[in-house]
Amino acid sequence: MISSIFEEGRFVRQIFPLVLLLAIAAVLVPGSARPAATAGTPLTAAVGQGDSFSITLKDAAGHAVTQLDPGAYTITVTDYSTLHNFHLFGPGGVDQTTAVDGTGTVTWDVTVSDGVYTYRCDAHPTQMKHTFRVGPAPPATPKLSGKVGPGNTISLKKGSAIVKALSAGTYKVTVRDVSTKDNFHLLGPGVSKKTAVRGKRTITWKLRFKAGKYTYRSDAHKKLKRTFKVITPPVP
Ligand SMILES: [Cu+2]
Repeated sequence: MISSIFEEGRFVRQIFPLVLLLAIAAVLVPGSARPAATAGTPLTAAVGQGDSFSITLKDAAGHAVTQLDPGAYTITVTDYSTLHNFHLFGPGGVDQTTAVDGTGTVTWDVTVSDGVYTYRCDAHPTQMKHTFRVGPAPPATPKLSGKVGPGNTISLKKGSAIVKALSAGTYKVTVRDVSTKDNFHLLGPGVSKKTAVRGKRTITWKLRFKAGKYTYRSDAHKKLKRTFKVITPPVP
């Protein structure tokens, strides 16, 4: 009985304060509770090593950064030169720079989102400039191929299929006019493009098709004519 009271007293006086202290410490030192929260994927930036006109941003494997996933990054930046600086800017208010006339190593915690980011030296903004994309690349512009001739033929194809209907949008249309008697004239909402009747040539047009009916024809022979329609796809 006496010994158990003694033990209880010892707990209150010596062990309980220690437990309390540890509990408080866990709350007050946030790094111990969530160590990963502020540590982004590491990247390494460098500018002007040996006063050279080089500016780089590399991933942990040493590859130049051309594309990143959105998220948090920790960039260790070494500015080697008093002739150059490292300036990173892009969407989401990201705008971090070292001083042109300074040198040294700094660490930036940066969160990037979809879009194009630029890093450059402000003293040599055209010579020392690179960009990288965050998020997926935009879809490639679809290609169409038009042809007039030889003989009385005219076509517009997507791959090997004659175009009958397209979704509205931007297309790269490469036309081969191999006839000196006909031309390739493409017209419709917002578009009127043609080659010369007498000449031969290959040309690529970047065209924006809107909903409606389009025609391609030879201006020299009215019967050499086809149409296709452009529709606006439903919004997903
Ligand atoms: Cu520079």
